[in-house]
Amino acid sequence: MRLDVVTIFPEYLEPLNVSLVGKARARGQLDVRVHDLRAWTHDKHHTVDDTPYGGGPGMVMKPEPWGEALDEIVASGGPEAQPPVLVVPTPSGRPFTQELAVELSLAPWLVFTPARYEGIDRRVIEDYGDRFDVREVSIGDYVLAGGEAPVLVMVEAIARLLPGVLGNAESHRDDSFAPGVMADLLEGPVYTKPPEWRGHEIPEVLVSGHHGRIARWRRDQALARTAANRPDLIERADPEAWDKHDRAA
Ligand code: 6GU
Repeated sequence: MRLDVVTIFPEYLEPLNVSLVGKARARGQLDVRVHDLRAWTHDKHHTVDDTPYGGGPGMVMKPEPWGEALDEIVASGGPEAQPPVLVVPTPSGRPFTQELAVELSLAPWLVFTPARYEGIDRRVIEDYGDRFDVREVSIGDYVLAGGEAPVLVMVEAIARLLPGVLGNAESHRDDSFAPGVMADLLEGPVYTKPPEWRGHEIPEVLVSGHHGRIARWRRDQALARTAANRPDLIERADPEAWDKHDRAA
């Protein structure tokens, strides 16, 4: 998969060299290219913003540098001779969910356009929206100073879904929000050795050897945690799926 990121803070994307994403890059599973938007300005001060039409606080990112940057990146031709999906981080976008992460992980090429200030001149989204698949995406109901941290969040969620990036393909299976048997339930607690630590013992059932009892216990723990932390998920859950999970174990 190829990922391009256009930003006025390329150094903000340094964490893409670390850990899971960094290793995927080193292995050639991810081709990440971070670009400085100011490379596509032509004035002495490398201006990327201006005052908003209609007045109001803050500044708006000028369309010309974005247009030139995206035109050049798109023209560089990505993998599989397919156009990129443009991902525009904005608190006004559609929620970034596990479902969207799965969908984006299937695209061979993503271009991210994290903005600062009050956002990018709308005509950039209109212009590319006419020719490309453009997704305006928010990572949650709070306001950040820019889209760079959301790009880090989205890239990590997407990269770990790529074939061969996670060590153990099974590790996705029980993820909170993973589609399938435990859909809409949060993951329950996990334990490792030693069996007793600071007077706290591991739940006996986990060393019982009864796979059916362990699966049912995990389901109950997941339900309890979901009810406590995310009652909204219980509302839309499918109890049939939990029972199938028990029977399969
Ligand atoms: Cl994608 N951008 C900004 N600036 N703030 C956000 C966001 C994105 N998602 C949630 N808050």
